Amino acid sequence: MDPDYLPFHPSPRKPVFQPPAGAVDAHCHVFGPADQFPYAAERKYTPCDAPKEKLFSLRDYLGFDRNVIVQASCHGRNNDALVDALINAEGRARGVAVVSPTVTDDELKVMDAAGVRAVRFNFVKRLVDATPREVFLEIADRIARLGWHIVVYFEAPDLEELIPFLKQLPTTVVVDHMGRPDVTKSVDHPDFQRFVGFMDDHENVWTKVSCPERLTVSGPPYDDVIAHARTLVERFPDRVLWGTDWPHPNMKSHVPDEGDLVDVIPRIAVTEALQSKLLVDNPTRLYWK
Ligand code: 0GY
Repeated sequence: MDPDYLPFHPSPRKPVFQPPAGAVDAHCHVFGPADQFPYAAERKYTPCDAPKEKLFSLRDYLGFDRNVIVQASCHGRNNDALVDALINAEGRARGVAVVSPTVTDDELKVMDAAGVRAVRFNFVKRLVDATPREVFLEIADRIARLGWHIVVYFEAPDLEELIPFLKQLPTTVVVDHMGRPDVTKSVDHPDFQRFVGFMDDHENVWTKVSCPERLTVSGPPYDDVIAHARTLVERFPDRVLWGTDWPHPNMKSHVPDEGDLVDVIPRIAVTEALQSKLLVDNPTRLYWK
């Protein structure tokens, strides 16, 4: 099975920036291997295999200590590859699952024991078929009882319409990739300010200042994404997370070098105190409590 996007970088460069002790890559994936963990029939893309061993060696190479592994749409609602990675991570990984409304309490308990701490609700139309909001709300109530939280993925034009729904969620809500702003519009543009205002108004909302490789127009070293990410880090220092997004599914413009991605960190979190919050304190509070 051939992936329908670019492969991940075979030999990323060593970053100049050295993450602090205990640093967490809080957004990454494992895919397959397909012969062990087949991809979902309903998937919208076919990934390249990106097994746990490769993720763990990248973690060590980049100088990170831990991972938060996010179930991606190509594995649908079968979290077996994710759970397998978690139970083989020796306590150094936590997970974000995607579940169906028919998931049983026993299945949730097994995932919890493996290290799952959140579910992801995906609203990106090119990645998933729509799920009714009532279904998401039912799932939200069930996982809240386990002390889990909710990760949401949507694109900037959808925020306004989603706000009433997001307000109903009973847990911490983590927004993937800064809500996917159009970085050709400045941080002062009403679109980005809508996202900033949403975070201002809702203290349970966090965000990942991740994915410059997806948001950029100018390409590496991602100059055009710095202001947006830095604005969020400085305004919400206790509610931001960072991740590599390895192995970067659906990248078609360029193959990201994780060394370049890690070297974005000191440009968006410009003091050691901000770096510690972003990479250590915040993810530890949310995923290792
Ligand atoms: C990401 C981004 C993407 C894919 C998925 O679940 C997924 O398949 O999240 C994307 O294509 O933008 O966070 O991995």
